[in-house]
Amino acid sequence: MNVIHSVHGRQVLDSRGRPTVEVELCLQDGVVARASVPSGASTGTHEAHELRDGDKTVFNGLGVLSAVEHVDKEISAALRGHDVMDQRGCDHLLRELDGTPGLSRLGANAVLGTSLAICRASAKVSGQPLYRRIADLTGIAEPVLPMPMVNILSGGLHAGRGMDVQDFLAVPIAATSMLEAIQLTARVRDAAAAVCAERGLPTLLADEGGLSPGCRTGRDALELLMASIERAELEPGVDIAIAIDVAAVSLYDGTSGEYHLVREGRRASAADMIDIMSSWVDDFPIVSIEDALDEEDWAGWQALTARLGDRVRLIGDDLFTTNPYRLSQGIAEGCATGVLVKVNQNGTLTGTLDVVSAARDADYVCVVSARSGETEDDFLADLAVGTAAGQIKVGSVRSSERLAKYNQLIRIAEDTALRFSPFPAAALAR
Ligand code: 2PG
Ligand code: MG
Repeated sequence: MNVIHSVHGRQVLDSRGRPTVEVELCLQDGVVARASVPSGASTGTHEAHELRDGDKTVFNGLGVLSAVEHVDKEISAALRGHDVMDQRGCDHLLRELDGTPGLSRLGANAVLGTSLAICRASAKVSGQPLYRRIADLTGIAEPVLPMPMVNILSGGLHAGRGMDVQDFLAVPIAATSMLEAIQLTARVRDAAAAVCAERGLPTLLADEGGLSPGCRTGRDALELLMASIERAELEPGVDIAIAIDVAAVSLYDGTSGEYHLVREGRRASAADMIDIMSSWVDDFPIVSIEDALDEEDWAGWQALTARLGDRVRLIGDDLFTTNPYRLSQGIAEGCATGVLVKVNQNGTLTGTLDVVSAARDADYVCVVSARSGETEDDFLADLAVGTAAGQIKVGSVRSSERLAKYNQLIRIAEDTALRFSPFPAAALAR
């Protein structure tokens, strides 16, 4: 039996220079594995709890030394002697030890870092690449290389609210391999920078390595993205399709029940938002829209799904928060057609894999996603492949915390037994 000897936490920094938890796990036979935890800016209310120290004099209250202490003491003591191959048992033990639904006592950051390190250690022990170990845990016979959705233009909380909509992404639908997919989107990213420079727009990087040209309306941003695709000598809708993350929670004004499009100087009702999305889908080669409405507007999501669900993928991020109960409510009520999968929203690897399985059983699309605050940890690349999710969203092809994931996908793609996930023709036929 490959038994856990000790678990050690440390505070490291993420891509925004904010503290986050890194966990190092040692087995009795000397195997060591490490994992670190990402952090969001546009967060959903129902995410697992990220434990922060709150001492304003240190890292503006964002320190994670209390979470680290939980790893070193309680978590390490509880896991000592446990079989590292028993991922489900370890994750269950961690949840029980915490004792709260949202992992608020020990901190989801402490728990998740440990959970991911357990998985890495078990892959090492079994002599498997991490994606194969994850596939075994998920019950996937054939892991699949994911179609990337690559951030090109950024707004919302990732870019000082320079644009109302958070993400405009390129989806390289013509690609037939991982490398080609990355190369095509890198071309669009370069072309977008050239177009912005020519128009006198800023070319500095937003939080996920995208550009933030500060377009006044979503339509202006879509037109800029179309111009960038064409500048790259690619054909919109044939080579490159478009995905959007509205991150509507950060636009929603709970008092008036309206969405405040500040940059555009306009307030919109849920029905207006659905009309706006619909007009964009009419006019641009959009294949996927995430978080078009607020996280609690189930009726709005139902109407949105009825209106656009057979034309584009409607992905719930803050709506579902990788939470099994919220996903099953969405499935029951016909809200969205896909789920964004973020490990730290859930809090354990097993919990995340269960959400992926539930989504798959209901024919919901899965998009494995990074956070806007990331580290150099490349776990997500293996997670996307091992769960055969089909899609991954880890930001732009800039900044090492993003490239760590793309580069790991390139390494994994050397396994010639793996198929690359095309974008299904049905999802493109509108
Ligand atoms: C999102 C993510 C990643 P954040 O909204 O999908 O782009 O952002 O990590 O800030 O929640
Ligand atoms: Mg989102």
